[in-house]
Amino acid sequence: MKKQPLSLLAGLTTAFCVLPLIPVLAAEDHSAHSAAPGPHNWQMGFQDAATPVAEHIHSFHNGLLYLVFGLAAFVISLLLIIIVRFNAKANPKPSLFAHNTVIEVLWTVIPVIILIVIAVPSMKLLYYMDRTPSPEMTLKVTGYQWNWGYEYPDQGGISFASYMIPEKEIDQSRGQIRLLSTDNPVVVPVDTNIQVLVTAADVLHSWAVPAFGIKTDAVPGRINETWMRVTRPGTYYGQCSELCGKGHAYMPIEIKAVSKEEFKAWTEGFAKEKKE
Ligand SMILES: [Cu+2]
Repeated sequence: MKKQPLSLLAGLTTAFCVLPLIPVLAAEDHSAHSAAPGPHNWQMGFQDAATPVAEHIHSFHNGLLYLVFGLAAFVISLLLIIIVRFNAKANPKPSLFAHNTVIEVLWTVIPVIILIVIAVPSMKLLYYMDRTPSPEMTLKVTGYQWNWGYEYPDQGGISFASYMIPEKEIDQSRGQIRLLSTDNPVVVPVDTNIQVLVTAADVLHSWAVPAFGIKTDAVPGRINETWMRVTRPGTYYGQCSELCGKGHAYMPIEIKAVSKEEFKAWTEGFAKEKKE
């Protein structure tokens, strides 16, 4: 009967050591789904990065994961050493000292250094995500209850509303996805620095596209700025990420990234439609 706590301890330790590995393993397996648009079944890691910002976020996240795993393993091994070597049975006459200056300095200084090592790249990334120094075009995004409005001031003021396709009208043969496909997808050119201005017209929303590493609050009366440079053509999905009312789950974001030529043709087609 006495063995039970030990096996419980062994189980817990194994869980602590193995659980942090799961996202690492999932990240390894991630490349197999590089063609998957948006989220997919049994996904464990991030959606594949489609912008430099998302790539930076992913590498920062993966680096932190290794660091945290190392720290957890270190603390657990210290605990195990204490449990095994310094229990009442193994160490019946404990030493009675209460201070050790060297170790007290170490366990203050080392965590500070670790925090600085985390903070420096974190702040750099934060400012990198904030804005692009040389935008080539602007996309204005406005959140409404419950749809998104898009404006292209540099393309002759193209503007349209983008609504979710209702579940009953989803056509899977055309690649439409329930709760993610929209009637008017946002079209953007690849390899272009796009300044994204985000605002809202009624309540708080948030324009979030995981593959782009973007999650920017849409605030009435205020314009938040971010940017994207989509590196490969494809369809990307996002959702409103700020509780905005009963339609919060039904205002998805669908973005089609196309070549610069296709984008030009799309804007010209839009201008023609307007004239007719
Ligand atoms: Cu919303």
